[in-house]
Amino acid sequence: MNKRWDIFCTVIDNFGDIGVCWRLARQLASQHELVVRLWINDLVSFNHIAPDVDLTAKQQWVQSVDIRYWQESFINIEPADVVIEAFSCKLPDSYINSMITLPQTSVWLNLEYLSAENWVIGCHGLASPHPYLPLIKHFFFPGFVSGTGGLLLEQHLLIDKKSFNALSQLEFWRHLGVPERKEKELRVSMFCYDDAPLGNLLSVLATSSTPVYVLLFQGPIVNSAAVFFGVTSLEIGGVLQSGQLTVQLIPFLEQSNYDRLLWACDINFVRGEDSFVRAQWATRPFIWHIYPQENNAHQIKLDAFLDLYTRDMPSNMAATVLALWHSWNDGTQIKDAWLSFIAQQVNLTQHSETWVDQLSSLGDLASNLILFSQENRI
Ligand code: TRH
Repeated sequence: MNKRWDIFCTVIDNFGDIGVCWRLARQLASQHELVVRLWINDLVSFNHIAPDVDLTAKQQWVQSVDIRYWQESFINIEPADVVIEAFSCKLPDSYINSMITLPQTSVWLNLEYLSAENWVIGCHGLASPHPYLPLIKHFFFPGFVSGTGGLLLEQHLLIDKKSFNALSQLEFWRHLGVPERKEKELRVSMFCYDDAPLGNLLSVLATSSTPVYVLLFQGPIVNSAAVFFGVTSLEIGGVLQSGQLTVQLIPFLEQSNYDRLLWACDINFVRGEDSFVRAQWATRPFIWHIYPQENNAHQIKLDAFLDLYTRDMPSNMAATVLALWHSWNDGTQIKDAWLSFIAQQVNLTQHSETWVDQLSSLGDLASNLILFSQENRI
């Protein structure tokens, strides 16, 4: 029985690495009753999305997960039954050596980044024997289609989303310090990298025919909003207005509350990997700002997803999604693209529901990982 799990996570930048690992750790512990240790080298980033995490503790329990601060000087411990090396972070040598001393060797998995590219199916589950130790590492790829590891999806997420009704939303907004919606208001969440053409979009939103309320997350992109409004800085909680547009700067939310925010908004701008997936479960039209990679490798990744996501859409709707997503990622003029996109809001919302049905039929990543680890226990 693979009861004990170790997840190793190195934060490269931003919040996606720990965001994915934290979700996975919580799910394994709470839904599958596994004993999970999460080794993380950056408690400050972690604390942004999980405020209960104590910045000074070398070891702590949060939501049934045993969190260990992963320092260079790694104290030798008994390896777990299943070891997850997230996003090719390098396991401590002493830990690897200890894996072979166990009566039954650990199952060693490298959890990879998410991509909709076709090669993923061919690489999912591949074995990589260690060059000189009797150990095999397997590559586990998340994905959007059969033949991949699927996506992180908590057992109750879609039910919780359904029961997040108007009253719960009202309470949610109040708790966040965000006013109730005005009549016909479009509510938008905004989480993106600093090179997004935000100022460009804000000027289009200001001239909308109905009110638009943008919830902007703190980060370097805030400078673009400040420039648009002609102010030197924006405080958290601060509200600025221009024409039909209101922008409120909000702090980072605890991860589950971020999910609720996505459910409560009409349109979500997301980025990276984890918020991009959560926007899909939220079944609202969304725009993805992809994490930039060397040699424009991200363009291929973006188009691979767009190809899959728009495949069953009528051609004009697909063209609308392509146009806005490309403009948002290229930093080009987005006025017409936005107007066409918003005109398709109802159809896009419907499509996002069909899309979720399709995705959830693949099984969730945590359950797929458990099955895979059972099949690959030597
Ligand atoms: O922060 P990101 O850009 O993260 C990543 C990393 O840069 C990573 O190195 C890179 O490989 C990857 O992108 C592609 O975006 P992401 O993946 O959406 O992660 C953000 C996390 O923060 C996600 O788990 C959601 C969470 N979050 C909150 O918990 N509260 C919030 O208020 C917000 C805005 C996000």
